[in-house]
Amino acid sequence: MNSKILTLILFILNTTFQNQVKGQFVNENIPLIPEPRFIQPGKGSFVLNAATIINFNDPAISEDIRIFNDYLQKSYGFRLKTSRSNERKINQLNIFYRQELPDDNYKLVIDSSKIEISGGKNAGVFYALQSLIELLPPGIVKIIEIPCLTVEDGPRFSYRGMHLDVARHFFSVQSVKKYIDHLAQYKMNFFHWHLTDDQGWRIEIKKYPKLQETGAWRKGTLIGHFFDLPVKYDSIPYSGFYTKDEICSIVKYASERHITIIPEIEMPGHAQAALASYPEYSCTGGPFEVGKTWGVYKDVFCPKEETFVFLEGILDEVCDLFPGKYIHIGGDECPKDRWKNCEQCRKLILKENLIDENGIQQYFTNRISSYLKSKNKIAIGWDEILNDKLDSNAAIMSWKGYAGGIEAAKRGHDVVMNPYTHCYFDSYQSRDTAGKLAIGGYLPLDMVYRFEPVPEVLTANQALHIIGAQGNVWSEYITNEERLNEMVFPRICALSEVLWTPKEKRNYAGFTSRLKYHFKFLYFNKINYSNALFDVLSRTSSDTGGIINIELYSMYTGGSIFYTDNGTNPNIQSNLFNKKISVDQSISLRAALFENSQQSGKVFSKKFYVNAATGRKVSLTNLPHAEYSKGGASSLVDGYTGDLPWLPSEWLGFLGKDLEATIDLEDGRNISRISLDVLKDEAGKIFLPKQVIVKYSDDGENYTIAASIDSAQINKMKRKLVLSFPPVKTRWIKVMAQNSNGKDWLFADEIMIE
Ligand code: TNX
Repeated sequence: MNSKILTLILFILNTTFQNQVKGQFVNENIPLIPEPRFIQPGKGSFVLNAATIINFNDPAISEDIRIFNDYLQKSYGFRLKTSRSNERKINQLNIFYRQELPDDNYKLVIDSSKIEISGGKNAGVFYALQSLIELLPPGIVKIIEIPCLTVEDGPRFSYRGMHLDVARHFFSVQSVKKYIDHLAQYKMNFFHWHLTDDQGWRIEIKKYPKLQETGAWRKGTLIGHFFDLPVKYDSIPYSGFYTKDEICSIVKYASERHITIIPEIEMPGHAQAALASYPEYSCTGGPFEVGKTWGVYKDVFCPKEETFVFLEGILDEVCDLFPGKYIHIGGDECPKDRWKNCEQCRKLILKENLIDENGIQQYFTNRISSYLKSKNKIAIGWDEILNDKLDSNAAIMSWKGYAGGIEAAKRGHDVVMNPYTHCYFDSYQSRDTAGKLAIGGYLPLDMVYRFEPVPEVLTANQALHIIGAQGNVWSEYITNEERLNEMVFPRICALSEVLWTPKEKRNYAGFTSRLKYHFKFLYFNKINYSNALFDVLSRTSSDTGGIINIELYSMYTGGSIFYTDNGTNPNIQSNLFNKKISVDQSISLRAALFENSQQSGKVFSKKFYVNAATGRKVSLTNLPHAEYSKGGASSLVDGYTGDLPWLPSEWLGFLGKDLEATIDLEDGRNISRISLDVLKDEAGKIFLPKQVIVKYSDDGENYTIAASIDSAQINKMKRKLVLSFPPVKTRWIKVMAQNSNGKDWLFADEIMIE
């Protein structure tokens, strides 16, 4: 071999090796998440070792330094010594408070002779150290080299949060602290702690001890999914609550990391655990059991005087434990059934001149929110607390979508955006759900990244009320820390960028390449995460009858996709996907994403169907709902069968209406079998059709019935409804599926004709 080539190969191997060993990376792709406001790569690196000294100028910085040293200790086995002075020192890590910087802003300058951090008083220095941590090599190394650079940084929003439901499943003090570490890593500053719900009361209240003695226990838990029939429960007692001391230690832990905790005490609904402990505060008097199943319970707090004494007693203790200004009072999903049939409620309606039981929630919210105001706290609650008389300082968390938040901002309330469409990390993030239980829905990483908390309809002044956003993590189907992390990561990374990085700097491709490197950091820190970024996904289109174009893509913006159509797993010698695969027959594909000859993620496998209906003209008698018609009528014959978790773009949704699709086969064909894909998802009020009828015609005007199926047959077939009939030669086909009840959803996808 030519010696020049040999030297080159050795050079490449050596650099790759060094890059891996020392954890270096290419400078233009500095893997900070969230992406800073300004970043300028430098040349060379600073070498940090056990002899490096931290030089700082203010005693208040010691806490931030301790946390940084804890990370070094855990990851590399040493701590740095400290010294105090106002002067920059060579070979040291210099950390200074700077009055002129806003509280949470910082500047980080790394050159080969020193590191200098200047931070605003409060979180600025801490955030600089979080950035520094992400720049350390994610592996066991001999030399810690940190690339030279300059960062100038500060947040876009003042509220950057994550929520955690510890009522449905309990998370230990240690797990909660780790969760707080994650928030801190991504420069978030609010932790919304959902402490009470139907299935468990998780905070010690001295005045009402039965809340933890009874309310923290349930006799069993739902097995599988809420919609699996028949419903099954285990009989394993499930419990957990935080003592006051534990709460204080978590509050302190969070505050050291510049995070404020917002405790949530749910009222007037989601109160079954409280009522199981104190049934006297319900309308009926009980008895009740702490909830074993998920969903919404009808027994809620009764708005009588004793209930307010009870709740105020609880809130007194809660306010003493949590120093932050916000107290979350829930307010979501409160059925009014019990209030409707309650003597005391009727009296209250008359006395307070309320419209009816619906006015009670408003009365309830406003009374509690003024109580909190009298204690110098601010009530924050879900969309449902918004009402005409709500005190203007109360804040809203908009979960049902954007509408609640928009309305609240227009009325002058501060708003935290967390629409379920973009912020619910309890939904799936991969199309591949095999073996994984989640509440349902699909929220992929790119959709979180593209989330914009400030709706365009707001004026500049109204928009100031959108103080930020948060990710919500409901724990019905999240039973332990490992699964929690798999649901949260890497969506939290995307959300942190939405909340921190200036809008104009947000760049999805840049994010995914930084994230790919950042996965090493997660792995190094033993944080479980979803690999769905590297999944291969697919879609189809058709411009000619009988032919479909298949497109393979991925949420990751780098790499190449290789595929096979012979049932074997792909490798880099397989077909390279390029633009589209056009087929005139059904085809089964396997595909995977490769980068630098390495497979990233798992193998995708799907069958695409070509039949007499594929790519033909379809007309619909009733229009599908605007939200669920994104694929248009042609999605019924695009060769692509809708997957689960279902996507609006793959299914047509008819609200209260029937599906009536007419397909023109363009010439006379012999056919004897027609299938229609339908969806059932009770959570979304999507039901199977009552009846399906297939008709055919030679002239497009006079139709003859070919076959029909009824409810009983449909219930047996479930997803794919098949109608067979004696062969006919015909041109026009009508497929009619009758909505289950004329008011809920009917979802339809692929129609196949053979
Ligand atoms: C609705 S979001 C709820 C929760 C559930 C969640 C599941 C909200 C304010 N209420 O009680 O856990 O959906 O996604």
